[in-house]
Amino acid sequence: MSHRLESLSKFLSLVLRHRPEEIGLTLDEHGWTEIDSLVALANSRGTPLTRDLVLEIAATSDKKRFTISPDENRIRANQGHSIAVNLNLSSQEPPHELFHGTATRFARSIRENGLLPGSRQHVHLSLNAITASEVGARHGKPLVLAVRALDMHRDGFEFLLSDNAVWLTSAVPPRYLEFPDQT
Ligand code: HQG
Repeated sequence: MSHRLESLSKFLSLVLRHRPEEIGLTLDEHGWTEIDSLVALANSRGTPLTRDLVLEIAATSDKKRFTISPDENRIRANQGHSIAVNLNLSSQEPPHELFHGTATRFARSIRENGLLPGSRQHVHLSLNAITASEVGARHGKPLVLAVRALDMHRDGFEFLLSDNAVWLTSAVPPRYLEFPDQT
């Protein structure tokens, strides 16, 4: 993805996950918004965007961050929201183990408090350790934790699977976490 598309993709993440009000946009309760409104508002606030660029970003996003509605009128972010939206995802049985990527500097706090969603709606978990390591590297020296997801599920914790294959849960208590040996 070109530098220009990448920076527009970050702009879309910002307004579709965190701060739609920044450009006067509104999302419905499920996180959807009209592409034409998004384009018009972005342009009126100094971000040159077109409908074709929105469709291209959604189609080429490495993590499939956005979904376009079948009629191509609306867009929403698939996960990562800090604002409360109901993504209408159904509860699913997770695999035995999932992974969470964080930074070593958070290890002590996570041992004590478990994984917390912070400013987001959910804790984000990956199916594989490599993806988790990349997520962790955004915050510092990566630390990959294994999560005993199926045990959690059996104990009544709900797991959702986003449309771009990120597993979401409300929080992970320390007892379900496995730290690598050297930490
Ligand atoms: C950490 C990206 C201290 C947590 C990725 C993480 C993901 C704690 C940070 C998505 C803690 C929050 C989300 C505790 C958790 N004490 N630190 N008790 N519990 N943390 O960015 O998971 O590229 O909000 O480990 O791919 O890093 O944006 O969450 O390091 O799917 O599409 O607090 O964002 O996707 O950081 O990333 P974040 P995340 P995109």
